[in-house]
Amino acid sequence: MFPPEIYRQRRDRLRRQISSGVVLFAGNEPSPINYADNCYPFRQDSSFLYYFGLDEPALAAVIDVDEGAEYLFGDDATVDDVIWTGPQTPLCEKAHQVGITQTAPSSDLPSFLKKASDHDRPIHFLPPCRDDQILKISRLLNVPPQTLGERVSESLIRTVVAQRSVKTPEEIEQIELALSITYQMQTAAMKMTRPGAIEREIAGAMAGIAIALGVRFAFEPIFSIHGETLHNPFHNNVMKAGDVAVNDSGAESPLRYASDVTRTIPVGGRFTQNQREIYSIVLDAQESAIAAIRPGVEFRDIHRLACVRLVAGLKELGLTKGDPDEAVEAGAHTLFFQCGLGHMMGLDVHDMQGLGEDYVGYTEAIHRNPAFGWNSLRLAKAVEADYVVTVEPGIYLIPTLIDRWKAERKCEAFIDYDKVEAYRDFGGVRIEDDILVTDTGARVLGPPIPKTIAEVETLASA
Ligand SMILES: [Mn+2]
Repeated sequence: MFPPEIYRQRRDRLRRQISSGVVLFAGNEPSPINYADNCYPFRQDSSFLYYFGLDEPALAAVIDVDEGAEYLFGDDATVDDVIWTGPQTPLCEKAHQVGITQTAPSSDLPSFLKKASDHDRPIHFLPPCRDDQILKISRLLNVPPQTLGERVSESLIRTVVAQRSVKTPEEIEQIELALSITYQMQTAAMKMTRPGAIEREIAGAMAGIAIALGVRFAFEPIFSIHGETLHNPFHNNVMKAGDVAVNDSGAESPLRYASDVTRTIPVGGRFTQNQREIYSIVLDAQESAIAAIRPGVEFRDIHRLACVRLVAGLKELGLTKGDPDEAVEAGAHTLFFQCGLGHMMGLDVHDMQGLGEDYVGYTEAIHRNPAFGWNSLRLAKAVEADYVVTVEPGIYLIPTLIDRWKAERKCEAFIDYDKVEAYRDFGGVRIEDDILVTDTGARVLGPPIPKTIAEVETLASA
C-alpha cells in the first residue's frame, strides 16, 4: 500500500469537491466460481482501492462530507475464520494503515445510511459494475436494483474521474513497475514464438511470469495468429512459419495499476515482405501519434492523424487510393482499422470505464462520433499533463468485413478491392505502448520493449 497520507490526501481532495452529504464506497465481495469457498482471484473495486487502498473483500467506507469524518465498515475475523485463514489484521489496524480512525461492524452500515437519508442528506455513490455490487448497494439503500442507476451521483462520478485521470508520481512508478513485468512477459513471448508452438503455451508462460512475480494479468491476454479479431480470447492455434502473432497483454503492478502493451511477432523469426510493409505502416502511425501528443491536444485529432498515416501507408502498397485525408473523412480507413487509437489507463486497463466511458473520454462539447470506427474511440477529449493513455494503432484484415464492404462497393473511390483481396488472409498487426503526457509532450512509459522490425526479429529468431 501507499503511505496513509496518500489516501488521506486523495479523500481530502474528494471531500472538498463534494458539496454535502455522505459518500459511500462499497468494496468488492468475493466472487464464487461454483460455490462460496471456491472463488475467482479477488480484485478490489478500483475506486475503493484509489481512496482506501485495502485490497481485500467485504469492506465498505463512508466519507461524511458535512462532518469531515471517515468510517471503515467491516468485520474482524472470528476464531472459526482464523482456523481456515490464519491470523488476520484487525479492522482498526487496517483502517489505521490508510489513515482512518473510525471503524464499525458491517451490520451498522444500513442504519448509518438510513439515518443520513432520514435527514434528507444526499448519499453519493458510483455506478456499481458487478451484479453483486448492484444488489448490495440496493439493499443498503433500500432501493430496487432496477432503479439504482437513477440514484448514482453524477457529481461524484465527475469528481472521481477528474481526480483519477491525473496520475501522481507514485502512480506512475506503479505503472512502470507493471511495465517492467510486462517487458519480461513480452520478451519471453517473442523468444517462445516458433513454428509448432501452440498459442496457449506462450499465454501460459506469460501468466507464469506474472504469478511468479506476485501479480496477475491486468486483463485476459490476447495472443493469437488471428490478430485481426480485435479481442480474440482463444489460444489454441498451432503457429506455423509465415504467421504473425499479436500479443496484447499486460501485468498489474503490486498495487493493481495496469499496463497494456501489444507487440506483433513473426512466427519463424522473420517477417515476410508483406508483413514488413504492413508492420512499418503501423509503426509509423504509432510513432507519429506519440510524437503529436502534448497537453491540450484532443485525442480524437491524434486518432485522426494515426488513421491518415495508416491510409497513406496503405496507399503506397496500392490498397487505398486518393487523398488520405479525404479517405479518412469518408471512413475508408475503418476497413483496416475498426477501433479507437487508445484509452486512458490507470487502476483499470480501460481506466474508469465502469464509471461511464463518456465521462472519461468526452466532454459536454466533445461528443462521441456515431460513425463506424469512431464510435469505439474511448478517448476523444484533450489530454492533460499526467494523463496516462495507450496508443495502439493496427491494421486488421477481417475477411467478413472485406466481403461486406466489397459487396456494398463501400468507399470504392478510396479502396482497391482487388488489391485488398490479395491480403484477405493476412491477419492483423497492432503495436501498443503506454504513454505519459508530460508538460511539453509525451513519454513512453516502462523499459523499452523491442519494437522495431530488427529488434523484434532478433528476439523472435533467438
Ligand atoms: Mn489497450
